[in-house]
Amino acid sequence: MPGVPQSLVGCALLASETAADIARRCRSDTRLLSLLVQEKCGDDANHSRFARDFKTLADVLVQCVVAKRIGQQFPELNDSVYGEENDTIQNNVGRDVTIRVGDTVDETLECLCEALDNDLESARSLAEAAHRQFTVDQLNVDLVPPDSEVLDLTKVGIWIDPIDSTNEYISGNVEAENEFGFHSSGLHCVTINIGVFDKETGKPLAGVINQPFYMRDADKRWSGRCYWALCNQQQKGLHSLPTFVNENKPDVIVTSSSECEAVTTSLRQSGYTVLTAAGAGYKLLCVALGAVRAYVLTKDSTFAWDTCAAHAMIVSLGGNACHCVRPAGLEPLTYSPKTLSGNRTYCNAAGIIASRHPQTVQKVHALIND
Ligand code: 2IP
Ligand code: CA
Repeated sequence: MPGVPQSLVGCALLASETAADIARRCRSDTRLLSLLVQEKCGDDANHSRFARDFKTLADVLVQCVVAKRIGQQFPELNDSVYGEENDTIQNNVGRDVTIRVGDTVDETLECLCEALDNDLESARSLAEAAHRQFTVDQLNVDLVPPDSEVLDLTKVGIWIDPIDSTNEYISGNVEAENEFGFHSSGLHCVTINIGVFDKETGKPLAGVINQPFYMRDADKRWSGRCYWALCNQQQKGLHSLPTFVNENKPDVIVTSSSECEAVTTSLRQSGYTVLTAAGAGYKLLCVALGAVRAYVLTKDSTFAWDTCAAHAMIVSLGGNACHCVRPAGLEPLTYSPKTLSGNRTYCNAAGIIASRHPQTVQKVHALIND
C-alpha cells in the first residue's frame, strides 16, 4: 500500500501517529481528561521523581494501540512489546477495566464504554481514533523510513512510553520556546517514545519519537512532528534527524529541574550554560536534534521506556547515552525485556549523560565523578 512502509520502524512511526491523535483528542476533551486521570500506586509509581505519579486513559490506550499495531504486522513480536503502564484503569464507579484494542472498532468500543461509564459518544470517538490508520504522507516527518531493515526479529524487544511527561500533559500549559529553540516545560515536552533493542546484547537498535503537541494553529488546534532512526550495525546513520547543526553557539546542557545544585554549579563553572526542561524523552530529543550539547542526570528517575527510543537516535548520529555516576563506569545504558519483577528493574539507576559528541560524554563524566 503506498505510504505504508513495511519495516518495523515504519510500522512504529505510523502507530505513533495514531497514538498522537489519541493524545490530542483526550487532551482537547476536558471531560475525558478529568474523568480518567488516575494516581499510580506502589511499584508502578516513579516516587524518586514525583511525590504523586499519575496516568491517564490516554497513556493506557496509546500503549495498547501501539502494541496491537506492531503485533498485527509482526506477530512474532507479540510477546516482546513492553510498556511503562499496566493495561488497567479504574472507571468512575471504582471498577478496574482492562483496556483492550480489538480487531474491530465495535470490540474496542465495548471495552471503552465500560471504562467510560457508558459515555457512548466519548467512547466511540476514542475507539474510532484507536483504529485510525495514517500513511507517511500525512505525517510531519523529514524522511520516509525504509521499506525493510536488517533486524533479527527473534532477538528484538520494544519499550513503549505511551505518554512521556504525563504531568505536563495533564496540566496542559503552553510555554514559549527559549532562545536555544526548545521548551522548558508544557505540552511541547510531551512525547510518545517507541524504542527497539536487542534482547541479547541490550543495545538499542531503532527508535521512533512522536511529539503530539509541536505546533498550534490560529484556532488553537495542535499538530505534531515525528522522528525515526536506525542504529543497527548495517543501517546506523539512517534517520530523519538533522545531520548538520550549528555548533557556533553556547554549549548548553539540559537537566531535570530536580537535579542537585552542586552538579549544575560545577557544570556552569566549567563553562556550560545549564537549563532545565521537562520530560526525559524530550530532553534526549533535544540532544538528538542538536538543540543542546548534552543531557545530564545524576538521579535514578528515568527508565528503559523513557530512554530507549532517543538513545537509538543519538547512537545513529554517532553519539551515545551512558551511565553518569559511579559505581557505574562510562558504559552505555542497556535494555532488557520486561519480566514479572517490578518497574525498578528497568531504572537507569546511575543516571544519564547523553550527547551526539562522544568527547562531551567523556568530559562531563570526568567532571561529575573526579
Ligand atoms: C517521567 C517524565 C518526567 C521525568 C521522569 C520520567 O516519565 O519524563 O518528566 O522527570 O524522569 O520518568 P524530569 O522531567 O525531571 O526529567 P512519565 O511522565 O512517563 O512518568
Ligand atoms: Ca516516561
